[in-house]
Amino acid sequence: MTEYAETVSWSSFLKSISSFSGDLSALSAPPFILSPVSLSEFSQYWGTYQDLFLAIAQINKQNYQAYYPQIRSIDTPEVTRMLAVLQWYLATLKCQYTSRTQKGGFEKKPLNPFLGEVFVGKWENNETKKGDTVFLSEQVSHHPPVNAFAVINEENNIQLQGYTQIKSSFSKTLKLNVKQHGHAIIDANGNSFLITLPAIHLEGMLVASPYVELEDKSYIQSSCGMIWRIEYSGKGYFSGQKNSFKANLYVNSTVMEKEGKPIYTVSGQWSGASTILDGSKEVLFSDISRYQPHSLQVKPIDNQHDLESRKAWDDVAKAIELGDMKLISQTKNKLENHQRKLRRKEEQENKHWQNRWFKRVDVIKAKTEPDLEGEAINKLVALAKLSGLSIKNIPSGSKHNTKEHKKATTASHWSFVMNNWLNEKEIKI
Ligand code: HCR
Repeated sequence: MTEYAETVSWSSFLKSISSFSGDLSALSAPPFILSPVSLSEFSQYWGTYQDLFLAIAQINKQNYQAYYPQIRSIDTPEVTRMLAVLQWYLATLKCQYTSRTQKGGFEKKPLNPFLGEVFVGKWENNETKKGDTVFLSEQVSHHPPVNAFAVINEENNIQLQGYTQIKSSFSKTLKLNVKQHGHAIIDANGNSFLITLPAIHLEGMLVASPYVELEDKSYIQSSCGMIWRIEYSGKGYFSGQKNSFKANLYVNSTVMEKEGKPIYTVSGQWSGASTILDGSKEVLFSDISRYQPHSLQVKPIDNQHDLESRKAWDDVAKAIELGDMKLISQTKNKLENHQRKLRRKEEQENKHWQNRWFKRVDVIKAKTEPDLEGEAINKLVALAKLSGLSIKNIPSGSKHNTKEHKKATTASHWSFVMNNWLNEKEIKI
């Protein structure tokens, strides 16, 4: 591992970045930019707005008209559900990308999860008809780093699962560009949705105060055929505001590709308020400040298993909070050496690390070997087909007709195995 210098200043750090290429986890940074939180915790934000998440499963023929009374033209539960998915998704963006930069904070370098690291918890929903929601996050690969996650609410028959792998590079102007590979899939009472993960970049590096801005586009494809195309921009493109977006809902991807008429257009700030065009009238669609975020309940460290993130990183996190570089180095070395020993032992014994709750499915092989197929993989293939999105291992949201798709040869994806969770003996929520 890279030793942390005790006196890395921000300017010398920026200099080291300008010639840096490769895995971000190997980059040594000054203590004030190190976060005591592991990246395996970040996927919890998919579930932070429980009410918005559960609404996706609760909308039906009988109640859909009660959801968006301000939008007069809504005429089906399917359209209402698409609006609910977008509203929930915008709220997750706020958590995923701004929760660390609120109240004057800035984005820091998170701890790099080790293979098999898990982070689990639950959202307790005490009201009737809600039930508790389980959250599972597992580091399924270390090189390259891949985090897989699942959010499960049995009472409402809704499950979200997915995985993310980041690929990053610095530009000449020291902007950190990050492309995400992976996706999230929601399965809610027979309706499914494929959600692609947006590309991001880090601004504010020169003033030592990094924050995330989303870029380009992402998609939400529904099994009913409708698709959202969401376009992101920072200050001064669609509007003068940071975290801006414009989302168009299309009846299907063919209409979208032809730039046909959208059913709805929503625009505004994903971290704040947005409006929707209802005929010729613009009305409020969503204002995140009006929704209650729900904290994930995580067991105290003393009750955690050794593979659980907060227990495993406890000494390192304490050293980071003290800002003690020597101690950070020592504690991090201890953890990483232990991991290296485990991998060597596995190699000597000709064994492989067994992933816990997720399995990797090769979609190309799965076509010829049906027993390899997972339910989620079938959904991924079907939803990607509806949307014209690639299922190959290229950045999330890439289309079929791109050079990257044509060049890529692999299509392996991580899929949640519910039975493995149901039979779990060691890790408790
Ligand atoms: C880019 C980032 C690590 C990856 C983080 C991801 C993409 C992880 C998956 C989550 O679902 C969403 C998410 C949100 C974070 O905003 C994003 C992080 C922001 C910063 C961090 C870099 C590795 C930090 C680099 C630090 C500098 C000083 C070099």
